[in-house]
Amino acid sequence: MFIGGRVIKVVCPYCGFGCNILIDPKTLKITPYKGEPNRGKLCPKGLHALEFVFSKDRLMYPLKKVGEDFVRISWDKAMEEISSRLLEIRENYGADAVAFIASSKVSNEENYLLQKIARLFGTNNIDNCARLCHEASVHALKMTLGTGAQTNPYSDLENVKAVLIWGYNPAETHPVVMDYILKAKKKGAKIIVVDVRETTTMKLADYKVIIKPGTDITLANAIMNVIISEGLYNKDFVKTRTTGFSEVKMGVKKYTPEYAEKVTGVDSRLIREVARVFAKAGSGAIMWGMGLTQHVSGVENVLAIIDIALLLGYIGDRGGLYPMRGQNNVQGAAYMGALSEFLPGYIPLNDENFRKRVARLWGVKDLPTERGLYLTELWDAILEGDVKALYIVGENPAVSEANVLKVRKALTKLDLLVVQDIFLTRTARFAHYVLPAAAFCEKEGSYMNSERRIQWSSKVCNPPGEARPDWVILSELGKVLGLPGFNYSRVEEITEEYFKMFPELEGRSAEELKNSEGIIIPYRRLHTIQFSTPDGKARMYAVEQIMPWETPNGEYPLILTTVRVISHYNTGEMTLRSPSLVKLMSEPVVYISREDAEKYGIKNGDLVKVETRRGSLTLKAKIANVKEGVIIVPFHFDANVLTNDALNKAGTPELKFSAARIVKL
Ligand SMILES: Nc1nc2c(c(=O)[nH]1)N[C@H]1C(S)=C(S)[C@@H](COP(=O)(O)OP(=O)(O)OC[C@H]3O[C@@H](n4cnc5c(=O)[nH]c(N)nc54)[C@H](O)[C@@H]3O)O[C@H]1N2
Ligand SMILES: Nc1nc2c(c(=O)[nH]1)N[C@H]1C(S)=C(S)[C@@H](COP(=O)(O)OP(=O)(O)OC[C@H]3O[C@@H](n4cnc5c(=O)[nH]c(N)nc54)[C@H](O)[C@@H]3O)O[C@H]1N2
Ligand code: SF4
Ligand SMILES: [Mo]
Repeated sequence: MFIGGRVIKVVCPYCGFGCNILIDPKTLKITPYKGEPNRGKLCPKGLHALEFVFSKDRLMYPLKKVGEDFVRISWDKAMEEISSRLLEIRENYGADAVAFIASSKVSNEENYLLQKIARLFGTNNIDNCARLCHEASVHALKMTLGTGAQTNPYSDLENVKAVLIWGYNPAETHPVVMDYILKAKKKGAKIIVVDVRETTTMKLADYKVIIKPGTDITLANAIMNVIISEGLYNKDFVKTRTTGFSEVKMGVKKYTPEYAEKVTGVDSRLIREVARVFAKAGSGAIMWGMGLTQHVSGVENVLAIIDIALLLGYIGDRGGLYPMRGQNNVQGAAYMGALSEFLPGYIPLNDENFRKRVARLWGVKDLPTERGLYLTELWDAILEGDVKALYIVGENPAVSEANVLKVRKALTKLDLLVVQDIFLTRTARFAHYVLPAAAFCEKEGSYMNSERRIQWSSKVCNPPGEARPDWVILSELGKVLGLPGFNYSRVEEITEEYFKMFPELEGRSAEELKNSEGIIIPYRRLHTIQFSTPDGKARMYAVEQIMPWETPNGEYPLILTTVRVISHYNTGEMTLRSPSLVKLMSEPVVYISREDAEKYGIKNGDLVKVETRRGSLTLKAKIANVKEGVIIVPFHFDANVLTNDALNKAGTPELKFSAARIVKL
């Protein structure tokens, strides 16, 4: 969309908050969009979002590995060779020997196409990085409320009387949402932050709750113990709109604040105070992030905090649940069906009516019904010889998965690895074929942010060399594989096709979306009258503390957790190619407590080796306000040589807890 006839509106390529940036196509100057959702604000990543686009490292031509090197080949030859290898592997080993990884970085249209290709090819082996991220929240929300997404729009945050921020550090990870929280605070809302360290977000907190890593269920249960025993819960809401209360009441009985203090390290008086303040506020939002989901107890962690909201009736216009989505289009990738257990719209594979309707739309009788492999299950499946070919779009598992040394080994075992990216990433270096994609501002399409707002992103400039938009590459792939229905000539044809998957979008045009301030689906505020469960009631679950997979011991006495910093983004492929961001942080560090620094004779700036059972990493030490016994590494610089790949029920690894040791070099 052209705004004022000159600047072009584009969705920020980084986080799931979903800011719009305005780009002047002549000067390439970036300014923030004044409307929803960013209201004239951008963080440093958004402000410098064009720097990686013009990096000299951009992929320009399709490449094929010959011996140890990559050689340039034509698009036609690349597509022909890739499709004949895929068909041959299907012929010899079946469709499930092929897996596809979709991308939370690319548009709805592109994710929709990739999952359509996978399913028409005959497999549900299609997944995206939601698996490493908020899939535990999706599972817990579906179990309790029936719908796996953020319940309320950002604007509701301004009107609540309390905000509980748990295992989530928006000041670094969704900086613009802080404005909404600040507005609430200015109107008198109490801000409570629960984390394992003093975070930047805590600058805004009325209550700073510093907890031992991995003990969140105990804290949540103790908060509920206080709320129930002091009669502070919303009896009417609990009675009319939920089931499972008596189970929860029994379940939290033993979790007194005094007991919880021993497990969590949080003062029992603070637990009581926080429980009372949050319960008496009358309305409240709960926002959470990776500190809860990236644990073997990920699903249960989220169930526990949803219970708090349900006990208090903080749903609808009295609050909301905010599992703040990570990547700019992770919510869209999920809604488009790029998940191995869901069809578009999070509809389960065994919903025969819907599945057959989608199949008919795609010109076939039926689609595969068995759940596909999770992204995080692929590596063992490759090492065991069950998966022979992998097609990756915009994902960098050689850096982003837990225990990456194992992943890198698996990547060498494939008969066929295709990587479609904008850079020759660490993962792409393992590939047999590398396909150059256009970056976000070199193509058009729609994206969905954390509040479920679908927004159109327009084209500013042409891609470099022979790079093509992902949707163009995927339309071609569908065609060369001989699949029906891939004759797209305009991206809007794909937009209007995916609209057919959703009752609230069916019949609307791409033009309508382009001329709107985005469309929130299914509607702005979920569950106001009833929940999306079969009986319309929310189901509460009692959950017991589940301890992390590894226990620190004499050999590995420390707890390692991995976090994000404002200036860098995930595997660093984009931000490490952005000079303005590199200036803000240029090298990897490990944060350690004053006590541990003293114990190990470490000074600020010393080089140390951090080791776990999986690998080791040399980092610069920085003394910080963290708990004794805990060390913290920003994950953007190869931290996953260290992390544990034990999975929770939703398939997310325990990226937030490893037993570790530290050696001064
Ligand atoms: N600048 C920047 N922004 C980003 C990203 C980025 O890489 N860089 N990535 C995007 C993506 S994909 C995502 S998913 C989001 C993630 O956004 P966040 O969830 O905010 O990100 P993290 O820093 O990984 O983890 C949040 C917090 O969990 C805490 N934590 C660790 N272990 C525990 C625990 O056991 N209990 C509790 N209560 N807390 C714990 C950490 O100290 C950390 O402060 O950010 C998005 N935005
Ligand atoms: N230790 C540790 N590990 C973690 C986490 C953690 O907290 N700690 N967090 C996890 C989480 S929440 C997530 S979401 C994952 C993220 O893991 P990844 O998704 O693997 O990480 P990104 O660096 O965001 O990778 C995105 C890729 O998309 C490419 N790309 C960008 N734009 C385009 C485009 O338009 N087209 C194409 N084809 N490619 C494009 C980029 O170059 C990059 O290679 O990491 C996970 N790993
Ligand atoms: S808050 Fe997120 S969406 Fe907004 S500018 Fe920063 S990275 Fe982009
Ligand atoms: Mo994420």
